[in-house]
Amino acid sequence: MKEKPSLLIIGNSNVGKTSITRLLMANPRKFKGKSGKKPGSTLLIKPISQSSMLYQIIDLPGFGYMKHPSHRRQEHIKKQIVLHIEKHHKDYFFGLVVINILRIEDELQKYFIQNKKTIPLSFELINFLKEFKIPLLIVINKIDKVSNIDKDRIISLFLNSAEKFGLNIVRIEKNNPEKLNDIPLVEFSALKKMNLGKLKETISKFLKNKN
Ligand SMILES: Nc1nc2c(ncn2[C@@H]2O[C@H](COP(=O)(O)OP(=O)(O)OP(=O)(O)O)[C@@H](O)[C@H]2O)c(=O)[nH]1
Ligand SMILES: [Mg+2]
Repeated sequence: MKEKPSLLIIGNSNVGKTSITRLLMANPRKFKGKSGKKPGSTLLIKPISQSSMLYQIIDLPGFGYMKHPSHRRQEHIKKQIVLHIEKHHKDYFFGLVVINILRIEDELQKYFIQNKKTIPLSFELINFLKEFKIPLLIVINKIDKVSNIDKDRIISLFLNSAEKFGLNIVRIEKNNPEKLNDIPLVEFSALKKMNLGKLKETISKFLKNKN
């Protein structure tokens, strides 16, 4: 049997990757993957699919953040992910870069605003995936945890900072005509299933383009 095209789900620990994976399953009840109370719930790189699905999902282990980080384990996970992408990038028709809205300001403060010599991990990750030509969607998750005002402020900060790193990220809600190099962004809540329809629609669009 020919393997299905793969959807990549990548991001820091505890941002909601497995929760999003579950929402994309044809039959979520039969999905055994763990969504975690503790960061670091997903440790194996294993494709997930169900028979009626047109693609398989690779829900990667999270990196970069754990409550009790073991440095060696972190480095091991990071290396595993890099090797995986280097080896399998051709299998991916699309990638979701999942980011927790509650962590954006801290990351940008620390690695951009206060220190111009570093690059925030989110942007580093996006650049890394772009090098392998995997089309991307930035999923800003856990939107339910912030007010509308905070949400707009944080996302604007994110977009403006990204621009300074040469990344042109555009909110898909705004329906901007997509330029070739634009990276779309969607506001999301796995908890409230907010924009789930839009997410599925976007994935289908890229799946069709691939065939
Ligand atoms: N409020 C809120 N909580 C969420 C949302 N998405 C996920 N969570 C919660 O965040 C925690 C982590 O979710 P996971 O889906 O396990 O995150 P993950 O990215 O797969 O984590 P790792 O496998 O550790 O990398 C769980 O307690 C989820 O219930 C969301 O949109 N809103
Ligand atoms: Mg997980």
